[in-house]
Amino acid sequence: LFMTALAILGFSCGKKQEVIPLDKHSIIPIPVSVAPEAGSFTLSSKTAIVLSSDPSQLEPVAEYLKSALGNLTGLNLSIGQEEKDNSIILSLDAGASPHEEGYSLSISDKKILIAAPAPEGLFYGIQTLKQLVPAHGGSSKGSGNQFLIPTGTVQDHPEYAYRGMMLDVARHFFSVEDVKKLIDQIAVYKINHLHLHLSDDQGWRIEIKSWPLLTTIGGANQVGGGEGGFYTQEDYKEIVRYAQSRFITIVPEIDMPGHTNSALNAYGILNPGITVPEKTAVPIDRKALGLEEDPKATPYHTGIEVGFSTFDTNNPVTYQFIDDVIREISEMTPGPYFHIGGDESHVTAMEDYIPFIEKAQAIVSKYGKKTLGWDEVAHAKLLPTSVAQYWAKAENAILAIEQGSQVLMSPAVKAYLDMQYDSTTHLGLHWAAYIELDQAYNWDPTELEAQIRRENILGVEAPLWTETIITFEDIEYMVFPRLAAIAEIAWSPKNARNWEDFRRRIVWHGQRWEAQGKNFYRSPKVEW
Ligand code: TNX
Repeated sequence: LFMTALAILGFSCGKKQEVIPLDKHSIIPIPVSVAPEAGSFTLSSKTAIVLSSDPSQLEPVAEYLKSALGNLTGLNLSIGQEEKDNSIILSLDAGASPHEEGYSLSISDKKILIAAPAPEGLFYGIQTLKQLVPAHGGSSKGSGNQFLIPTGTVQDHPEYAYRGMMLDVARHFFSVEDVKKLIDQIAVYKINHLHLHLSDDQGWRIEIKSWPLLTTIGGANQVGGGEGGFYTQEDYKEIVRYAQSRFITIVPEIDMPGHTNSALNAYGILNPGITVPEKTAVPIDRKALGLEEDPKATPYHTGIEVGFSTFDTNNPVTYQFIDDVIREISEMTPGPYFHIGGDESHVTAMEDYIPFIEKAQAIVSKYGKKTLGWDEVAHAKLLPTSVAQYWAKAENAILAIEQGSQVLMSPAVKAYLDMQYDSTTHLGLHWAAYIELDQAYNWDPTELEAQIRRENILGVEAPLWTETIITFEDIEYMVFPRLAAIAEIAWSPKNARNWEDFRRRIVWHGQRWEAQGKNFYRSPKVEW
């Protein structure tokens, strides 16, 4: 009884709970400014979540806050509209930050105020607050407890508007549930775009109603051979909806004109005459599916070689096909971007590649979207609204900039989450580099090339290619802790970033990940 009483009073083992001052905390990405004060707010079962403005806009974020704090602490907080002592107040307030996605978080002994001009800012303020709660959930959570949160203020906003991660669901397919779990994990680090690589040589992963064999045939395999899989349009809409609830925009990619063998598996009419590398080719039994033979259709490709496939860029049917695909996906995509791939089209002649990209770009515009493409697309004439994703060649990124386009920064040597950490990493590839945590952290998008300046940069994205990634635990191992490093590059001002300090802060995140059972990489660069 005595120990219980102490615990309720905020004491444990006879010692007052220590409150780590706000500026000694481990917030990632590090905020723009943090001003600590002496004191603490007591989070307990008495704490109420209060909506101070338009409840219809605030309720979803309030519910998110309630469930997040519940998971961490075991507390079941009420949500209401009446302010009392010991409240967490959510307020939409145009004056809270001059930045669209900004927020302010003010913590006093009596209340916590999260204010922002828009709901996304409140969501980011909530992410910061979650990182100040001295409990990690998992098996250690209890109820009836008190949790002390240090007082002070945080003023914060992102450096870049686009903070992204990419998941390749083509090489290996991942379920809707896995994608949702990933969305939850990356939202913590204020990532606001998830790019889904929905098609590649090994598999087509999105239902297209006007070309049904794309999924029944093209979706039924993957690297190494296997079932593959695909998202129905309902699945895709569910992913989009869930991502929106975490303020994450889904960016769909259909890679073309290369990386298209899975479409050629289904429809030989799109094939100009390419064949699949013999060693990894697996014939498709169309008869077993009740379908007629299609002599120009290709076998499955279960290997990881790239660059052998292309659409027939001289056949008008190809453009009817991509019009249908871009239309159907765009209609289900509220976000502004459609990614057309465009990388490694090694068997498409440049004189065919350029007009193909320009036509694809025009179709994307016709359906109200902006084109994103891997850096090679800069060989074509880009619209000013198109964005080139820098992964391999700075000269391509510069070509895009010279045309008035912005670039999305995903340099493979720094930002690729499929690169191995070191030579002992059992997953991943290493064609670009080994990327230890310090290498993922110690770079800045504005310092890679003199001609790629701050104003040319839309943001930063960390891609995870999945040739070697099979399970959700594999995803976690490659993504964490490196995504936290990339997220800080994308969100925090350059002058606030520091490796030694990041190295200290990430330890706390490791503790939380451990409590959550996350399979993260214990980098030897960190004293976990
Ligand atoms: C290159 S990055 C590719 C992908 C591979 C990746 C593996 C890019 C635009 N193309 O097809 O999956 O390397 O790291």
